[in-house]
Amino acid sequence: MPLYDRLADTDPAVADLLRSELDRQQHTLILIASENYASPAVLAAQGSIFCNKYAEGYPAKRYYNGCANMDGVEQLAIDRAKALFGCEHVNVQPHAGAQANTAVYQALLQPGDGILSLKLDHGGHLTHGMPLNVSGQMYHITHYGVGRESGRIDMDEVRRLALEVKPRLILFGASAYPRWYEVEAFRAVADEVGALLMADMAHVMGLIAGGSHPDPVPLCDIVTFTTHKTMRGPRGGMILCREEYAKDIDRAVFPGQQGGPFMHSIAAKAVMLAEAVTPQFRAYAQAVVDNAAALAEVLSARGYRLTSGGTDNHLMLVDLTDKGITGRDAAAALEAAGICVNKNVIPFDERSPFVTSGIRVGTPSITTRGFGREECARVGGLIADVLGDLESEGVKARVRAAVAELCAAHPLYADLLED
Ligand code: DSN
Repeated sequence: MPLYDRLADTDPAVADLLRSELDRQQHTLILIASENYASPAVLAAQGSIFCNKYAEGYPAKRYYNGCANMDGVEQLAIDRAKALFGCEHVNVQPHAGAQANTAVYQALLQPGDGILSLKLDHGGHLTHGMPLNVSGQMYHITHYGVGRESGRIDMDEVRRLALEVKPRLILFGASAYPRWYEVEAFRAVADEVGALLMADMAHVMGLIAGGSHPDPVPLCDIVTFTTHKTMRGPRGGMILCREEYAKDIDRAVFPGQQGGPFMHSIAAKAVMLAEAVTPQFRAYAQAVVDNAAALAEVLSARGYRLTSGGTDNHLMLVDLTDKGITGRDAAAALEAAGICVNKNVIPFDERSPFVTSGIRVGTPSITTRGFGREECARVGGLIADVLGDLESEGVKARVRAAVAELCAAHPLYADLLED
């Protein structure tokens, strides 16, 4: 009996929601920059009996019996990650990016130590020092920002602040930054002030793996990332580090932050890593970047200001300030037209994070479903059409029809529930 039928028999309410979510993912344009479609192979590992096993510890050093297959699958993930990223040590257990980052701080910092990182409202992440997050409560946070005109990280400011506060850790990486990072300049500043250098590459790790983004691994002491964004794996996190930090990092993940590892997620991470070394994945990574450029070009040509003037990676931030509309209203209108983006503050935004003056638009998901530059240019036009008249039901209906046509031409998960 197929697994889905069993679910429907046992719990029709969850089964209905699952089918409805499948329909949404199949028939809308997902442009949330941090989301993606995991492959059926990744989903199979994630939804497997690996979830039944406790395996506290690490391969060959477990606290429970019966872990031979757990050792096998975790070692496979470790070996594959080391080979793909060329790192000295990897921890594949973090349940998410937040745990990965917090474990790094716990491993390498003392409470009160300094972290220099990008401001949250300039694109940074809450685990990089937001006051309500443990990072902001335990450590002394100093933030750098992006230039008001350039929209880019100002390395002179990073150096000035680093010399001033002498942080223990300098951190780069973001949730809403459309440009490459100046890794060599960050390394130079870290060396000048004797700081550790950490990259949180959650958003762009798939581009790095695919060779379409500069590789920070050789220059950083620590690299963290999530596995479900451009990496296209299961939800989860990973930490890459130099050998000298390996013991402390492992101890901080378990038992510092977590108990039993999610072995089903680790199995799915192993599958993800096997997929990421293929020529198809390299082509995917480049297509994500090319598609973002095509979409950005159309939005710019239609009069929408993009922060920093465009994008080097998989996402762009559209500044709606001069259009007199909010990110909240724009995202709601787009969703009604079948296009899913998220409202997002733009640097120097005067509106609150619940309202915002911008939207964040990303191409990882639509590229997975096979869109190329031409389709992405068309998507840019559809977005501009909706933003041009948020109230028009006629425009939304026309855009919904175009979205349906695009989705039908690039079907996805066609027989996922019919196994
Ligand atoms: N929530 C993620 C994002 O959308 O970028 C970051 O953790």
